[in-house]
Amino acid sequence: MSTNPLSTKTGLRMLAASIILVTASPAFAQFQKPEDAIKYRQSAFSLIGTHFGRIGAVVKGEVPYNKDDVARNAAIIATLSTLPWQAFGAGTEGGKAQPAIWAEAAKFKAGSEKMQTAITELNQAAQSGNLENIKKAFSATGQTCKACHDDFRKK
Ligand code: ASC
Repeated sequence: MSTNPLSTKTGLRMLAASIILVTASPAFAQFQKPEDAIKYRQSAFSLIGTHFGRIGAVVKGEVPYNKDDVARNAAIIATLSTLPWQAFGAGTEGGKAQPAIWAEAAKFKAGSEKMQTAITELNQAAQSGNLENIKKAFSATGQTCKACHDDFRKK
């Protein structure tokens, strides 16, 4: 007979439950409400769209090419592209997010990684200042944006 008022089995269950709580807690710590996560990811995507559009204007010939400006915009996008994904945690369905994001999580993750890889290449082209490479990388990046929007964003 144990002198502990809790049985070993109960103690182990409580330990397991507390481990689950601790490992699950970062999402709750970062975003107190689902609306906060939705606002965060929409804000990140909005900024990505703004800075991507500034490069797009150069690629389309609407704005003259300036190496430093494009390099700055690409570097900003490279940082921003790492941000939205943490805000798609369990229980944050809503906004323009399709349920498929959670139902097909591996596919969504693969799409997010393709996008980040394409942006890394766009940033490399932008830092090196080769406009032809920037144009190619811009187009490839835009396709990764579109692929995810087609599958995972509400119309
Ligand atoms: C943009 C933008 C997108 C993508 C997508 C590419 O400039 O805001 O969402 O490119 O349209 O097809």
